[in-house]
Amino acid sequence: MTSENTALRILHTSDWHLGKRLHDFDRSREYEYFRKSLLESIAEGKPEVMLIAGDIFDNVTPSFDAEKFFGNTLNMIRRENPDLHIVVTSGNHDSGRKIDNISIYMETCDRLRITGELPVIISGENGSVMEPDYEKLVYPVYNGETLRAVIVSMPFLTPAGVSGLTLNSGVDDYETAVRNLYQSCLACIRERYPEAREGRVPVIAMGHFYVKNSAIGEQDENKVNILGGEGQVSAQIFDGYDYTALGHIHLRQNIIENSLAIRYSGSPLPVNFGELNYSNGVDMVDFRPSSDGKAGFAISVQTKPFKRSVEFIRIPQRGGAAGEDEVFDILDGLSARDEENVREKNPGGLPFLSVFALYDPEHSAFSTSGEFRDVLESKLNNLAGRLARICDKNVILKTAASFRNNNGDQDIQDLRDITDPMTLAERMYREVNQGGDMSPELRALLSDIIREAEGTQETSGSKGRKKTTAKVMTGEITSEAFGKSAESISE
Ligand SMILES: [Mn+2]
Repeated sequence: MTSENTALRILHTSDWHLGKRLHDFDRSREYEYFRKSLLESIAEGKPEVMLIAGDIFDNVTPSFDAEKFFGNTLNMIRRENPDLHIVVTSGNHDSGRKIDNISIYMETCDRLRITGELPVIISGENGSVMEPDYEKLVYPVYNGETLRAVIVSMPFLTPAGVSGLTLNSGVDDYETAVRNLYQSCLACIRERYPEAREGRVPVIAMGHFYVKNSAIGEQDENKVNILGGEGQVSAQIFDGYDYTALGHIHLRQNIIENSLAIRYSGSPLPVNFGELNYSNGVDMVDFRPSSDGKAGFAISVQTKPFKRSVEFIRIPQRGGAAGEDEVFDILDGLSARDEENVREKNPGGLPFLSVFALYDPEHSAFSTSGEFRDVLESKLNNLAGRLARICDKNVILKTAASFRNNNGDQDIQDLRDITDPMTLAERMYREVNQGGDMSPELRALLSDIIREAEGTQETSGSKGRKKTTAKVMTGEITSEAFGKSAESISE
């Protein structure tokens, strides 16, 4: 029998991005392997609480299959672990209302809290007072009669949502508004629960933000600003909480040096090539009461890495782009691999292959980049045919000059898309608009513009020059108009 004096273990995870496709390939088998790993780590680690800190789905209108997967996953976890408390909150990729609607079906379930939109209570004359609904934001974890922890199930906070609270009247910056909300939840918890007030049970916040000082892989400040945007907050907003379970950034990390108190668990399976050399998994976080009898907890974290069910192969592996000879050598090496071995390494489906090839006209065996591309494509097709496993041919072809002029992988592009501007536009639109499709009106307008542009190019240059122009143009679209890299890590 657990008492409030024994260690508490929580499982911290986030950013499942259910329904996420990578270069338009279905990943449902990979997700099944992820669920298997998750169930195994729960069975092994026996946490008392599981926290899922946002970005459950990859977009605001998840497919029937993605929703079904989520429901089935919760049910499977619950069936095997009837005592486990589960707290789910929304992320910026989720529709808060969709997540709230799921919670309606599960309202009568014990030990389950799902929060989508910021829950509020409106009162006063003409609804002039808007307060946080603490009943729906504060989740006490009980084991029998014993309080084990108190959790703030904070959903993704839009600037409009959080600044509309009466406690934030007169506050005009997002960070202060968010801080006020977290601190008012803490005050409410301390008032209601003497165990929390006296530091005998851990008080845990959940959140889905870009928290300043977090490293997000190899990205530069510029990208941080683009990706973090207005949602940035500093770690001080969580003052007074024993632990903050964050979501949003896909690489697990601590926010404060030498402290485990504010953490990202990272995504449990890779959602893009930015997670190439990263070991995805979930975190088990243990809270032990201080041995000297004082308030507070010693925190330790054990990461449970999940084995990848498909390979992510980047050519070249070292980053940057490879010249002709190097690319061909690597492809020959891949095609010589034993088929049995490849299958063993990829039970979750086809491996993902991303090729960064450099065309240097001064030293090339080919007189045009088009010729080089054709040979490369045919080698890739052969490879796919021989292994019957390589599914993604994401080829990025650059001229030596254009590669030197930018910082590596930032404005990479998909070769297949370059020949079809509409596909590129649709893909970028989906990326920027979190999965939404273009309206028929916009599509018609764009295809008019594309047709017009192609007509202009047809008359103004030779065929060879037209290809070069198209390539540079797509590069500009990727980096400037959309400000998003295909290898972005934080989503
Ligand atoms: Mn996110």
